Amino acid sequence: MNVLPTAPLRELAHQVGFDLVGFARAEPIPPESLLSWVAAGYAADMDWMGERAAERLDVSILLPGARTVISFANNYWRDDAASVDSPIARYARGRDYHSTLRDRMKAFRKTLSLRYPELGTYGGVDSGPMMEKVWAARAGLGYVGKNGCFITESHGSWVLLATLILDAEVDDYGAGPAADRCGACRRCLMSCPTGALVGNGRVDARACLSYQTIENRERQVPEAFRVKFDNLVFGCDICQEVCPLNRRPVFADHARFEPRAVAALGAVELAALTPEQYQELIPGTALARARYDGLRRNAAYALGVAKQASARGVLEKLSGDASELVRTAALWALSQLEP
Ligand code: B12
Ligand code: SF4
Ligand code: SF4
Repeated sequence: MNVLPTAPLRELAHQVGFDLVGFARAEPIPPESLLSWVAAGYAADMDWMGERAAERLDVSILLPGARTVISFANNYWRDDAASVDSPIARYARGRDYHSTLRDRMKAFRKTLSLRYPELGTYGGVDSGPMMEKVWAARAGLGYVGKNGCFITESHGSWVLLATLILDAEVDDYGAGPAADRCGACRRCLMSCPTGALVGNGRVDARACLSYQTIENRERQVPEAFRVKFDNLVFGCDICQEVCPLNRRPVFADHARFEPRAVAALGAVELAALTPEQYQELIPGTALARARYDGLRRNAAYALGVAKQASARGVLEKLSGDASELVRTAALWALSQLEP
């Protein structure tokens, strides 16, 4: 296979809708950061993080003969008035980003395979066993901040990543990770309500509200974390909102990132969602990962934390819900309301 020229690949990436693109050599990743993170228990019960560690650390297991990793990023920040107070993290307010970035990567690969029919590729968005922030750093798109998020010069950390492995070399690999711009700042560390940022850009998922609201969806959330569900029902953006490098966000002017109707709802409406409303509002968004009961559990906690007396009616109804998860959360929330 010939060495591929990067200039037309960059152009193609922009044509299919990516904001940023970069190229890295497909060299193995030093195992220390992933293995010590898993060994410390920071992966919580996300067993898949450790189970496929070999692939995460060496992309040639995923694609034999791998030579290049392309990292793509999409800005998603919006400030639409209807969703400004949403208890849903910004990345999840529009159409599910997995399908948006996958569709863009599919279009990229389609043209690539027409141009280079022999080329082997392997792609993923989030759920693939690849360390996407490491590849984005190696590809020169930015660096991992103390908040554990990947920060770019142009769009701050309000970007989502997609990753594509090629079994061919390219003609320009760029300069590698961008300089760390955190300096002496510690805002994210001071602002994280649960102390989940444990240093060097590492996140203890067990304490992270993003994990607790999204991944830990079948059990009650430990009380120490539940009491931090302050207008927070799905995901958490606190360590990004406080970051000075996010002060000049760019509006993501694309319908796919436009907040959907669900992003106009508050915790009361989310707690009261009927199965029919859930079916109408949630499929096709990233919120589906929390499932019906997980979402209502989170919303019940948020109402308890807000001590919102007007929520008593909906919480009383949920305290008789068919789901034990929801019933228990609602009873706890009721116990938090003023008498
Ligand atoms: C597991 C996971 C989580 C976990 C753990 C978070 C974490 N930071 O590890 C939980 C559930 C908590 C989570 C939460 C969120 N997540 Co998440 N998550 C992932 C996932 C699947 C794997 C991350 C991982 O490998 N972690 C293990 C640690 C050890 O690796 P790491 O995060 O890369 O960090 C180390 C290395 O980067 C290394 N390092 C740093 N620089 C360099 C440079 C080089 C050259 C090398 C070799 C290494 C290195 O140091 C870091 C610390 O050890 C990725 C998708 C993917 N497949 O990569 C999405 C991903 C990281 N998540 C994403 C998002 C959007 C989020 C949330 C913002 C969602 C939300 N609003 O609620 C939060 C942010 C929480 C936070 N402060 O990080 C985006 C990140 C976008 C961005 N700009 O950073 C990703 C990339 C998904 C995507 N495709 O867009 N997530
Ligand atoms: S996402 Fe929220 S809970 Fe997780 S590290 Fe950031 S501020 Fe802390
Ligand atoms: S808040 Fe400060 S320390 Fe945290 S990621 Fe942003 S610049 Fe770095």
